[in-house]
Amino acid sequence: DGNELNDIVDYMENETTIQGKTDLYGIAEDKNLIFVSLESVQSFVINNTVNGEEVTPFLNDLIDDSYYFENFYHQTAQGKTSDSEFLVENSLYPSPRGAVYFTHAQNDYHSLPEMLNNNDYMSTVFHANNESFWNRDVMYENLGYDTFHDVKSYNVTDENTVGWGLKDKAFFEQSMPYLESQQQPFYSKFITLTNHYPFDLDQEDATIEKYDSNSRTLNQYFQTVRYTDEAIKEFFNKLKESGLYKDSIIVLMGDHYGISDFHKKAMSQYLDKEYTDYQHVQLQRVPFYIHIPGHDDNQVISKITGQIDVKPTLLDLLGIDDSNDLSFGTNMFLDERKPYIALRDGSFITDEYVYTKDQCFNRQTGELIDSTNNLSGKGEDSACQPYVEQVEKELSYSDEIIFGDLFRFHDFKDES
Ligand code: GP9
Ligand code: MN
Repeated sequence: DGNELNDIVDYMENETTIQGKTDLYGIAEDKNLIFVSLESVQSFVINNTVNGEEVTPFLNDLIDDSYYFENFYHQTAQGKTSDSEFLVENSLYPSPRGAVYFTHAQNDYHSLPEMLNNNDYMSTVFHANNESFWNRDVMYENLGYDTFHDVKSYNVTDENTVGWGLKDKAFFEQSMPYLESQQQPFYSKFITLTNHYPFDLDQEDATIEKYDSNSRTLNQYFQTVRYTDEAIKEFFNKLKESGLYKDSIIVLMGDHYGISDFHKKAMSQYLDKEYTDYQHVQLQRVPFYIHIPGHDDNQVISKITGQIDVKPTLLDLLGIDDSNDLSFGTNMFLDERKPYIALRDGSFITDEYVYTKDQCFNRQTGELIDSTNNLSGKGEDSACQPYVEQVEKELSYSDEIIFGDLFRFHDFKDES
């Protein structure tokens, strides 16, 4: 009967759906929202070099003209890209196993596209893969997207294909006519593909040298990341030429890691650091940019943030009231925020700590403070313990909502 939702609603209203508008509220009112999901781009490549060359020159420069969140974490699990989409659209956690895009595609959600559609937006997704990959065709319809340009919308040839499909540069180029013909304001999500494992690239598209380590994957990764960086640069130029740029805000986000801990040895060589469990968590940071054309007051923001926070943050910028929404995220621009970012496996990050696999680390130094195994057991608690319980509760509340399809019992009070 949905009674189980009451406690969760109370929890969200008190802990996560923090009321209060920021100074930036409505700064992008009625603007187009262009969201670019950067396949497998992790933060460690930003402002970094390989063989003495910048990996991401465009994204590095873009920091100066954007709000750039340097401690932003992906929170995905087995659903990979689809989990990152789910987090952004719903501000709920993905499933602990499997992909919620497959297992709960028929649930009632209160999604970002649905909320935008209620505010005179139309919403589209651009992604040059088969529409049924990750069950996107079914899920997107349920989430309220108006249009999905999948592989059928693109001219895919031998020359413009590598790895998983259409190369990113061709993808953006061929997307422009669709984008320009859309009614405004629009919300359009672009999902890139070239920087996908195993990071294959045609020789002619490689503009920097490979890295040299025992990992072919990592060696190639820098080249495909650079290719995607160049594709984004071209996309920005096309947006400017079309005139859409000044009427839009552009958000860029890495979807999840590209380099798994299978490549520990090579990563440790590249970073010149030991690959500890602490480092592993810190490597789950992905870039997050909010670029508002014509806006000067930009900053690098160091707060701990994550994909769960994107939805409330964007709604605030667009000036869309979300006081009736239910979400686990908090606006990234607010000072008063939930004190942790939870990863899907129960690891978490706070201002002071990084917790993973029963170990509590000092976030700044990476030193191990305590581990559950080493505590005496005489009532001695880990410094991380208070958060361990909160994180478990929050993740299980999210699971209850999804597994029980609990939003079907809730009236979000949207007009329609
Ligand atoms: C596939 C693309 C990549 O359409 O989104 O998926 P991933 O393997 O990263 O989840
Ligand atoms: Mn992906």
